[in-house]
Amino acid sequence: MNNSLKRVSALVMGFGIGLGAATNAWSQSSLEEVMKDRGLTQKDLLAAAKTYTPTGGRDEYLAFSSGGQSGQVIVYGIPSMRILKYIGVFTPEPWQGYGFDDESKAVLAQGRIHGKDINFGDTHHPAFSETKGEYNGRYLFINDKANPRLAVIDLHDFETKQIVVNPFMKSEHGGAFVTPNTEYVMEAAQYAAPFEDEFVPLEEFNEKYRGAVTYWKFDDKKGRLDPEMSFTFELPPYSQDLSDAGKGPSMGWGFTNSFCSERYVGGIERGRPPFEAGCSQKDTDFLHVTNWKKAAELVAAGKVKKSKGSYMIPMDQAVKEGLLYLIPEPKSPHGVDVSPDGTHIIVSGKLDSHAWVYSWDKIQKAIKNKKFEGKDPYGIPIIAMKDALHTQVQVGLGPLHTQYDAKKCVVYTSIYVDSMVTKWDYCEGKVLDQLHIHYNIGHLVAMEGDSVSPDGKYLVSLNKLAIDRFNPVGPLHPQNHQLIDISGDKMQLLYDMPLPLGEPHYVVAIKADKLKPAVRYKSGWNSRTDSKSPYKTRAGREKVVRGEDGVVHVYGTVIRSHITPEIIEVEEGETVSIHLTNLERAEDETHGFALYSQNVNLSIEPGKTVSATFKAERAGVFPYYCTEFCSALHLEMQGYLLVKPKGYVAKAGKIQEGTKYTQADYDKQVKTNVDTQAVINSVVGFITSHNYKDFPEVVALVEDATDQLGFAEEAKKKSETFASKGDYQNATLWAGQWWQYQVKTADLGLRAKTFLEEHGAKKVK
Ligand code: CUK
Ligand code: CUA
Repeated sequence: MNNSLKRVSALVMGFGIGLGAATNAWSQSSLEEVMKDRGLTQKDLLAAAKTYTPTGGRDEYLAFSSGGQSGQVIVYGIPSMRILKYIGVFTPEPWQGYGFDDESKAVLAQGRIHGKDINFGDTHHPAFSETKGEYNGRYLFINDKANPRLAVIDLHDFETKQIVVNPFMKSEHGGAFVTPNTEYVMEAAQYAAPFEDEFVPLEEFNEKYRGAVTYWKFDDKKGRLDPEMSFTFELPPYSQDLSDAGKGPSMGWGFTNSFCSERYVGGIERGRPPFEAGCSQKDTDFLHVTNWKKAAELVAAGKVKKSKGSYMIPMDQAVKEGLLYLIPEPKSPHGVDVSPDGTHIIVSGKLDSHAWVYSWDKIQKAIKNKKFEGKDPYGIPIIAMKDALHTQVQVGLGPLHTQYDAKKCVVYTSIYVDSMVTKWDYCEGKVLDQLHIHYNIGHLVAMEGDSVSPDGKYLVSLNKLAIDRFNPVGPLHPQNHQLIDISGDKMQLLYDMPLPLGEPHYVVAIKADKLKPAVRYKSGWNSRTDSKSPYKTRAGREKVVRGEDGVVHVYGTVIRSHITPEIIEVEEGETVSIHLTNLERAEDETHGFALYSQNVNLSIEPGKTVSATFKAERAGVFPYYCTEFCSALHLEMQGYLLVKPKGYVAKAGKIQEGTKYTQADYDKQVKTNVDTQAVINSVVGFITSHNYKDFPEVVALVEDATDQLGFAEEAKKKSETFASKGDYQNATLWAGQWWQYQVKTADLGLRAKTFLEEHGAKKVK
């Protein structure tokens, strides 16, 4: 191989030399020696074997975790517990350009409240979209407790597409919970507040402060929530908590509990006993039962009035139409979880050691026979506990949430105070097993646990405290998600995963093969609106336009390894809007764009078009560059924004060349290029002699390679034209660019060739 070929090969083959040596070092120690050295037991090894995923391996399930106060969603694999992604939802996330490009800023702006930007969210409950009660892998919803909002994430690209603000609530908690065909997404209020956006004294708490549950209509075709068709039930100020949607026989109904039906208002600084004392006096609170199906019919029939632009069902109308009932539930309840078959509802009270199992059959009978024990102060009928309860089971101190197993009647309840998981049978009403966790568990999640057909297998315990589980990192500890094997009779603790991003509350887990995420966008795509961007720019069509809006629009492109344009000139005081389209088709070829001192930071995945608009307030020189190490010449992926002072007159002359080139330099470069072409031809020969068209990944690489080769051809022509005029300066530089395109072609070609070899491509005649 001659020198230039070696250069190409070294460049394009990447940097993976010397792995063989590492393999030898491993084989020097035996399993026994490693166990002894690290103090591992047979049980540890078994646990490791159940979670360890060799390089390149995939997980069976993907977990989508609330990111707590980070306002994000965390995606990790089960059983490996490897984090795969943070999805920016309510909070800007620089790496993804979320909250930095104009397109995603528009999504965050949907979540403004009274015109104010809110750059965090207290996310609690993620929920998958469902079809017939099964997760369909298309969308994820998540709520923000602090600023009553819901967000829609499209699992096609794992991006946030929509944020809606609840028009009535001032805080929420019981969202997101999805009805079996994603007809609606439930969101229930938490702390009661007036529906109006004005001051109402606490003395009017009972009359003017209200709870609520909103059923957000989901438009499946558009993949967006439809505020116009959503409706809200007015509820008493009982501090509503979690919700769940009915299914099977309870389809069409929703369940929402509450923890302060005492309607107590604290004021410890005024000498009043605090909220915690007043909200835990009664032995029971109320489970709210709402009929969304009938409510939707009333809305469709025009029988529900709108308030603040949204349908609002007042309590008296809900009572009159038979849409709303109350059932006593254990003191200070937390979780309410409907069984997969929709026949039972399990509620746990934080201050009761029992989990309470309600029978839908009994509840329905009481409603049908109008058998009530009375009414609450707002006239809502109360179904007597004995007319609704199936059984009570002593599960431990401080039960919170319940997950259903694949095995019939088997459930797992998180026990906060006792720091354990209790496995029990809700049909028979008996405890089966208990496992200590570390420490103070909140939610827990079983695989596809909220669907009509849970998978069981694994359980993740979301612990509130980590205390001594990890290397200390200061007073703020990571959270601890513990993986538990629930496939056998006895639960087995497998693994601790530290999560250092907010306090996640809930996780949902889906079979990985239900997700079909894209690897690239259609060319020129606005990923936030899911439509073609008006700023889509094709190769060779880059331009700078001073628009009628007075804005300097830069229509640019990025591709290995340059940003076009490389020089942008504007005048001080002008507003600049830079639109960049990533021309790559190859998988994982994302480019970034960072610009000095303008808070501009973009992520441009293959096919995407993103924009950054800012005012160039002051004259100066502003370098920009690509932030992703995308190619060997990544550092050279750079440019200058020149902001000229007003009325600046350019001095005569041109850019001074730093280095001068001669005919000898030109000839040398051309020789390299000719050799390189031979490498390309041999790779092309390999690809085209195989059934590469059967591999979409390779087809995309070949498309990109063909583009790059086309650019090489153009650069070649330019260099030859300059050479023919004896301008060896430009001829050499363009010959260099010709080679750059060849290297990228060869890089793509070799990646395609490797893929074909590794995936058993067949030779074709
Ligand atoms: S909540 Cu946090 S442990 Cu928001 Cu579902 Cu129970
Ligand atoms: Cu593109 Cu670095």
